[in-house]
Amino acid sequence: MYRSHVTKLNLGLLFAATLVGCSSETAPRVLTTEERLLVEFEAAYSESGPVPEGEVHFELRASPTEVPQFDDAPFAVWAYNEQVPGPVLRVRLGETVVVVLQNDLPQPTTIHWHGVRVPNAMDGVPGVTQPAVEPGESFTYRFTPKDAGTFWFHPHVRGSEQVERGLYGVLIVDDPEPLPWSRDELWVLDDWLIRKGPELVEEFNTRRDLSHDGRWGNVVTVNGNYRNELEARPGERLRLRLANTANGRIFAPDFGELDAKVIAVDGLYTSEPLPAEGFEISPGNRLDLDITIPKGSAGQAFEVVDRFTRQAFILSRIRVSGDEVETPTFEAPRNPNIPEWNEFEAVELDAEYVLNARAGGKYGLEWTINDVAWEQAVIDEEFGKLEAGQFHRLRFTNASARLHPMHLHGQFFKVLSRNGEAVSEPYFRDTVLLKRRETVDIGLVPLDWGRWMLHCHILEHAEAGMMTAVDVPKATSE
Ligand SMILES: [Cu+2]
Repeated sequence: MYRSHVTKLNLGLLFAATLVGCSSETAPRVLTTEERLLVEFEAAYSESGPVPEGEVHFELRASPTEVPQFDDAPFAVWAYNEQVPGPVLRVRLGETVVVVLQNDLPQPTTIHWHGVRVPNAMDGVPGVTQPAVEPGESFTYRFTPKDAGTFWFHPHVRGSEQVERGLYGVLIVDDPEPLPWSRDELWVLDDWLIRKGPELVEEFNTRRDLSHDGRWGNVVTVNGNYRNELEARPGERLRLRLANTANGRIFAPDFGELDAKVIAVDGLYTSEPLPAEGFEISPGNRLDLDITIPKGSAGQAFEVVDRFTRQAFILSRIRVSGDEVETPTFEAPRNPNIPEWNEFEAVELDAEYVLNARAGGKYGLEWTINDVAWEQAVIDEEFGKLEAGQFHRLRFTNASARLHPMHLHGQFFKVLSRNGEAVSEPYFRDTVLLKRRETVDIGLVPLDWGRWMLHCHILEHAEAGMMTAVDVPKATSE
């Protein structure tokens, strides 16, 4: 693992040496590939985050409750503050988030802050970063987000049951000076497996769920509505945030005639606005879009259609009415510092994770990473180590015929190749979808120390063992 000893901290020096050459006494040094990849990364995003400026306090009480759902019938769920989706937590970059979780569920729970670079102890993984919060008890989460963007939160205990029952919500971290969008809208995408009543089908982790791509519901909802509509006026410019909170379903939204540009993936801005065609949103993924409602479109409704499966369906409608408004003109946000990392092939793989299934385990079928199924006994084992401030290349090899959106806690990464072919994704991610038999290489520079989970975000696969961890040891200089 000790291939080079350059860290992000002395990159400035390295960079200066590259640009201006060296003093007369030392010969100019040629940078290694690892060093060049690090120089590319240097300004990609902040290592330390903003200076904390004040706290914003929230309370989240997790409890069984009923919400009006599916034509306003009472529907039994588990929810944060009796809402599904849970309340939107919104702060400005620099503000410290303080959340008191009160567990009034009949099971232990935790909250994981998906995509947020939190201190390890705030990551919400039972037995790894904290003890589970027992029924009747509470736990306080406190962290200062390092990135502005769209994030979400959910339990990391029995996720396939707790998330499916309705425990999830979105955390929005606003830029210090938000751009003047006409509207900032959020669509939380989910699906539910229900039967007449309506009531939730309460058999979780079934053989069928495990041997397929997790639990796919028979009703899709956007913000809890199965016939969602967004009202807009002609000329309005929307920032539309999408978050997939489903257990297993993948969405591929088609915006039809609307000019929709992706400006952020998994919270972070892309290098430039990208056409929305072809983006798939796996469980865990977020997508932020820049959409302008055409002038002269009053009276029209734009359908947003999901095309991931062969049975396309209307996800939501944007209904245009009212007087035309002036379209705000501003340059869409972008991150010009996304590294290309074209030279990644010259760097050895640090680890390969082979994803597969086998008979066994408490559900009769277990999902494995390198032939190990995660369970309590695995927690004390040694995990692969990644050095903070170093470039790493990891490989996922899907030896199965099922889908696996792989999620790494605490870090962002960039997809480098699929099936050995280099790909150019001008953005970072925290979750990447592997299709059947696919191999994906990712590159990353870990910045935060701790034990970080690496798992499939199809929650039934994770529940049946498809989880591991990586260790980022604390640098000795810290
Ligand atoms: Cu999976």
